[in-house]
Amino acid sequence: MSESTETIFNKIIRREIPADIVYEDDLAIAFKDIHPQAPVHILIIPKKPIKSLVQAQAEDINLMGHLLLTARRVALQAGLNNGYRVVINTDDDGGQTVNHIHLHLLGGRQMTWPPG
Ligand code: DGP
Repeated sequence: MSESTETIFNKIIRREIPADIVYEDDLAIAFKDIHPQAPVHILIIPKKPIKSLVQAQAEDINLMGHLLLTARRVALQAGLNNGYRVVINTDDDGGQTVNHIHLHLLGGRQMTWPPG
């Protein structure tokens, strides 16, 4: 994972590239993943450019909670009444490819375990 803080997700926040945005507030934005891995696949990100979970600090505790509750809100909005999965891929071994922390909300099909 590179160290750049300027990512495609910052461009989505600034509306410099298009995205299918499904929710936004002062702290967070949620949009459909460009390569969906499930019938519902939405990314929830903070507007603050934290690179990964490793870089989250104690001062981010409210923001991190807000992201999780935003995932819950978006899941309800998407009609995922039978459950869903929330994933945070973290750094290289976690399979993170965009250096801006994001929650994957996946639903609309039966998930399996373990993940790949
Ligand atoms: P991860 O591998 O956990 O870092 O997930 C990054 C996700 O971001 C991946 O599922 C594809 C998605 N993605 C990458 N570029 C774009 C983009 O330009 N637009 C949207 N909507 N999603 C993107």
